[in-house]
Amino acid sequence: MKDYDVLLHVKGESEFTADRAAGMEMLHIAILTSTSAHAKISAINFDDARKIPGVAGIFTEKDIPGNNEIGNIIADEPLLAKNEVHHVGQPIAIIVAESRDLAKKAANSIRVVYEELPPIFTPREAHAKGSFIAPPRTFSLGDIEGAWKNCDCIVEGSVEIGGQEHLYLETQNAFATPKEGGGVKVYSSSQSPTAVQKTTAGILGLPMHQVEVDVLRLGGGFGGKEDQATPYAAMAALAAMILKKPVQIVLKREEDLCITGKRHPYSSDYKIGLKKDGTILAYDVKFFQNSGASADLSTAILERTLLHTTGSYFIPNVRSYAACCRTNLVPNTAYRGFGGPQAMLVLESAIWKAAEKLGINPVVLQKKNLSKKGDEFPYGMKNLSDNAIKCFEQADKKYDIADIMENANKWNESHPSKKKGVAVMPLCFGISFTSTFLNQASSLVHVYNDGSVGVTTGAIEMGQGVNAKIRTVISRVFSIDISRIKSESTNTTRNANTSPTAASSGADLNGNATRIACEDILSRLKAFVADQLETSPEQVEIKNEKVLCGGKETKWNWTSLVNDVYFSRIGLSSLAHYATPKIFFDKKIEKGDAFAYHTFGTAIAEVNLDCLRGTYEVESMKIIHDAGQSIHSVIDRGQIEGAVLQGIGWLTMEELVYGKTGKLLTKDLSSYKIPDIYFSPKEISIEFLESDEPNAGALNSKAIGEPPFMYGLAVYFALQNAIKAFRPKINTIFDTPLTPEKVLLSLFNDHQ
Ligand code: MTE
Ligand code: QUE
Ligand code: MOS
Repeated sequence: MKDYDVLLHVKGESEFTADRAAGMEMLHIAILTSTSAHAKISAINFDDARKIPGVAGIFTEKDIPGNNEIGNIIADEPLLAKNEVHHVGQPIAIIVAESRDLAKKAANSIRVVYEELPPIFTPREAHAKGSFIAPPRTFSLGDIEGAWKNCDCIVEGSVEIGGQEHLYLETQNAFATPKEGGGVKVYSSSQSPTAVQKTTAGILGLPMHQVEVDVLRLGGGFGGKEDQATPYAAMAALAAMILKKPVQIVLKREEDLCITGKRHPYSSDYKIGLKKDGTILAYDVKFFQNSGASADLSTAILERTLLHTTGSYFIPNVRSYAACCRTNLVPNTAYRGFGGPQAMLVLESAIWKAAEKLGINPVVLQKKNLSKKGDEFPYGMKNLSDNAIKCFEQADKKYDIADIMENANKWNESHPSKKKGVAVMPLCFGISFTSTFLNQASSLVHVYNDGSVGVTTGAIEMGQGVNAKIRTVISRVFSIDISRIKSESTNTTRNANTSPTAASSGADLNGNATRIACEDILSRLKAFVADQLETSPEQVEIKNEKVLCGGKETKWNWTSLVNDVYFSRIGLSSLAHYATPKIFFDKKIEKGDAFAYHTFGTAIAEVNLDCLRGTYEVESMKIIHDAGQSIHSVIDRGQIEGAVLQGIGWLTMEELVYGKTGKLLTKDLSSYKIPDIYFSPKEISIEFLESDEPNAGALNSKAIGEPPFMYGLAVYFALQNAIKAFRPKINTIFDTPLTPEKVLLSLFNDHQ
């Protein structure tokens, strides 16, 4: 589908933040970061660095005119360290120079003397020592203690889950220019311009109106630029304000890998109880989140973990305990799925072990326990739909799950050193920010008097196609050609108090706000025609740019109508606001209708494992996905494919390794591997669940960004099944990622 952004991308003409600064004369920043995971700073010597010609300034926390604070939810993170450092890579000072290389050279010449303190790296250790970001939380349903006596099968175990690097193509960067009257304009590669504006204003001691933030598009964010783009924007703004010159900061890939947060690793313990017939009766789980050294978004992420405790299933007796454990690693942050994938992985592992004990295929348990309409989630909300079951049934009908599994078994019998594995992953993901206040958006639509249209919303385009979706909304509501519509950059002077583009709700919230803005303008256009023709506005309709009255053509088309309306001095712009109706959550009792709706789906994965080498390939991913009434099926397909690949990467080859002193060892792309095109599933087939239901997304669509990430779990369990086909008595350990090295060790080590 030809679209404005796509054309710019293929021609190499689309601009990213650093391109917008190209050719401008400006200063450059390098950051002095901590080499210690936990220490007091006893001395720093800047003398040599200051002497280097071309160094324009060196700034520490002492130079911050406002509040040295970037913690958004909990104020616990300094922009520049004061007396202590809490993780390797923590910013201590910024060095501003005529070039990036010079700034870096100056940074390297600075000596920091540390007085080492004992570090904590694992969440279990932090938990044992009571090192928390915030008090732990527990969600419960039914009677967990009373339920065990009714169970025929009880399984206990633990799951260790690794983190994940975002690896957006465009590294963190920003540039800032001073403005008249002491203000600053910041160009940032951020998913959250309002957070950049607010935090920068706080750092500089300015009101928010003195800080303008502009974002054109991102070369990927995936959650990594939701909170963690902010410090770089604030650093550039600080230097620009003090030096009164434009200042740029661009992280090199290695710096970005070392100093930015990642998906949270989790350690978890579970106990699951079932009846003989496979009904899950009870589930007791403890999540220990490795939050890193400060809060960032960890508490919100933990909340989403709690909310996804039971995944796609109904379980009548549940206790889910979760703790944000403070460690001396880089603060971890949002990443596609936002704590949901970790919860689902633990539950699917428990189900897998229970199935093993009962001697049946996990898919039998999965199917039997799927949540249906009216079933209660542990947070008190009722499931509003039967789509979990519908997706599963559509997948089974189309692909015949039993048949796929039987074929794999047959194949395995005749292949002694290669094994196929098959697994199914049902999906149920809640849509809405769980912090209710964030579920709002605004859209500013201008109809210019030549009939062309400009739109700005709070949404950030980061490759997910939100702008194309918003243009589609305008094109449908006005019934005009999409080529008439242009998306402008996201700018805090046009849309204020915007929520981050996150929680998969960018298109939902901003699409709905845009619909309301268009309906507002449309009603003025219709009133004008009705007035001229002495009829009622209900008689008037715009269809494919023709203006109809009572179903008959009039003298107007879109452009002539817009022109006449303008000459009649009627406004052709609208600024609309949207807030998701009905949702609420009461943290005191941990209950509420936290989500506008859930997104559902089912994936079937087939893998092929080479049991002599430990290497594997994904043969196929077969997916039935509930996208509601998709606004843009090409984009939605792309979102599913991308998310699936990230999900597979997280659980298979993407491994973060830290040294004993808390330094990241996998700090380049030769040691941190992500799936490439050769590792992609040989076949990905995607079918959408037929839907004519009303949905809360724009034009009855459903959110697409994060949910399909969780289909990657199917590959993980398919691999476990393949390993088990080779070594039926293996004591399966859940410790992700399941790299080829780990597969090989598990095949030849004796776990029995
Ligand atoms: N797709 C691309 N190409 N690039 C991205 O950075 N981010 C994902 C998802 N898809 C992302 C992406 C994440 S984490 C979210 S929350 C959603 O897009 C945000 O966009 P939406 O709310 O408009 O779906
Ligand atoms: C999903 C999300 C977010 C979330 C909750 C979700 C998110 C986010 C916040 C959040 C919460 C409280 C704050 C704040 C942000 O919550 O992205 O600034 O004070 O930023 O379920 O994606
Ligand atoms: Mo997405 S992790 O909510 O930016």
